[in-house]
Amino acid sequence: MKFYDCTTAPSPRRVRIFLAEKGISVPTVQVDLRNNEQLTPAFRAINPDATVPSLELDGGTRINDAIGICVYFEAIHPQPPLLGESAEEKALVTSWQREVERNGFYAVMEAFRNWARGLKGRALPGPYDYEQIPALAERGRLRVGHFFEQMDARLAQSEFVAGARYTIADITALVTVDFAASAKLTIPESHAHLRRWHAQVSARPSAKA
Ligand SMILES: N[C@@H](CCC(=O)N[C@@H](CS)C(=O)NCC(=O)O)C(=O)O
Repeated sequence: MKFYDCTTAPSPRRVRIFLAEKGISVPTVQVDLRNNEQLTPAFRAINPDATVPSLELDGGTRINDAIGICVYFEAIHPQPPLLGESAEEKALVTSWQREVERNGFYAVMEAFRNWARGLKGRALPGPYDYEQIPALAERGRLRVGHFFEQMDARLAQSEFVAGARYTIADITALVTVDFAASAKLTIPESHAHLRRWHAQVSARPSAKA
């Protein structure tokens, strides 16, 4: 098995935290995104989408999606369950995970990638080049503010994002909040519930992954 990673990138961090929670370690290859190694013919042969993470299984199958990789590890290593156990919990975890991704992760990506100087001409990850659109950076910042509000309201009612226990929805939300901070978007002081949750999940050893 081989895990293609980049320690500075948020998407593979979702998998690293997931693996750390399960106590799994996988041989890892670093892909240098700063120098566009993901766009080289050698890496595109591994993942034509030119993104990390990617997981290569011993039989040669490649899984080129963070959540797809987590689904695989949950199936072969079910404890502790991070995708939910009962039918109801699985449905709620999936719903919250997707909501955090849609309203949070993609909003930060919109804000960050349309603003960062080093990403000129690379406003979206993947094999095609897209120019930055400053108005999208502005819209992304507004959306991140709304995401913080929504999460604060949710975490006023619930210990973790999807319910009473830590799941992949918390992992996506943690990576999103930390990614937002790298674009200078920090949780407002007034959002006490979101701040309480962030301190709690950041204190878990897996958050260092
Ligand atoms: N399908 C992927 C997309 C992952 C993705 O967007 N990865 C980013 C790093 S966070 C990437 O590889 N970017 C390469 C680039 O910016 O060219 C997933 O969610 O796993």
